[in-house]
Amino acid sequence: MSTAESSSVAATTSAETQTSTQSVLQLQVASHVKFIKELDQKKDDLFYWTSEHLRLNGVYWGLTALFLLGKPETLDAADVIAYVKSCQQASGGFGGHVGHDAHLLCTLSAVQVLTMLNAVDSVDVEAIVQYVRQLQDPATGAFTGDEWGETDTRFSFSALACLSLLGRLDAIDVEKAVAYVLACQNADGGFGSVPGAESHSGQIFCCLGLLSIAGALDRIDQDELAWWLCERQLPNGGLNGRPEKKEDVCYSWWVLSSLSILGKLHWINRDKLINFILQSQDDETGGIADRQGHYPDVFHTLFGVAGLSLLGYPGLEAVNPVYCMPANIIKRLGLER
Ligand code: GRG
Repeated sequence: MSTAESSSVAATTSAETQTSTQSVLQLQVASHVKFIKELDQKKDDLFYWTSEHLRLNGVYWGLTALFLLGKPETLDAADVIAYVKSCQQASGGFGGHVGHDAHLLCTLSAVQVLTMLNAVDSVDVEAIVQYVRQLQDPATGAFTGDEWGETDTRFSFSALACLSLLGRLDAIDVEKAVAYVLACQNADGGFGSVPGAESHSGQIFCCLGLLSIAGALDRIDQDELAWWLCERQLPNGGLNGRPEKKEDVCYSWWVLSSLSILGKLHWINRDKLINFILQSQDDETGGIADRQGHYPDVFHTLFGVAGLSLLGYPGLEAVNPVYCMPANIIKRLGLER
């Protein structure tokens, strides 16, 4: 799609960050919408089948991106709701696809999609609540992702986000969940997946999100953590997930949303990051990749678009930094902090 055909709005980047070949990069809204719409038709593609376990997460990533791009009606809502419902297991939790075992990560995606489509009442909410509740360890406050016992702060976040969206935080021990997350904080200010694990911005998003939902952000040293986060920006404008690692568009979400929760978005260079994300778009197929020149996918498309939304890129719907869902929906539920 040519620049002229694009329905997108131009982002004016600073002279310092513009490449010699492209004076003004634009978000290719129409081609990203087309990319997401056609994802379910790529049945000749091996990746379509090898990623089956991520199908429900993929619906969440694609639908959220469409909401932020202002095109939520691109997917048929009734079809999406029917698909999500078909992934619910007898345990109350949701699997990654029809017939797959239930997992907290998929259950959160299901609840997010149903919330965005105003269809939570169409499933057995109490069964979801009980599924999430029994995954909390009463001794430590930690959550396992499923019946097999792996513990990770990703699962703690997923549990609280899920129950918060359902208005049922009363079903778990929130204070114990907070205590567990605080035990995962490191001397550098960051958080890891379990106590003692290396700080990683993906886990930081999860821990900050949980603390925000629990109203417990005042229990950490926010400035120290914000320093660690803003040091993730590399000279090319992109963000990495931890020291000495490469930049990746998805950290435009994990790092930026964390800075946004801390009220420190201005601690990174906005123009350089916008330029990095826009350069990672695929001009031919639509979609956004982890970095320039790589193949695009729906995961990086969402987190690129959501990062641009946090940065106030013109024409995009506002995103909530805790739930990674449209801000107006979170506001309507009374969950905005
Ligand atoms: C609702 C947005 C949302 C999330 C739900 C699943 C989840 C909760 C959060 C995931 C947080 C996380 C751990 C993100 C990081 C994902 C990622 C790109 C990991 C790659 O790790 P490495 O070690 O990459 O392969 P680096 O960049 O460190 O080399």
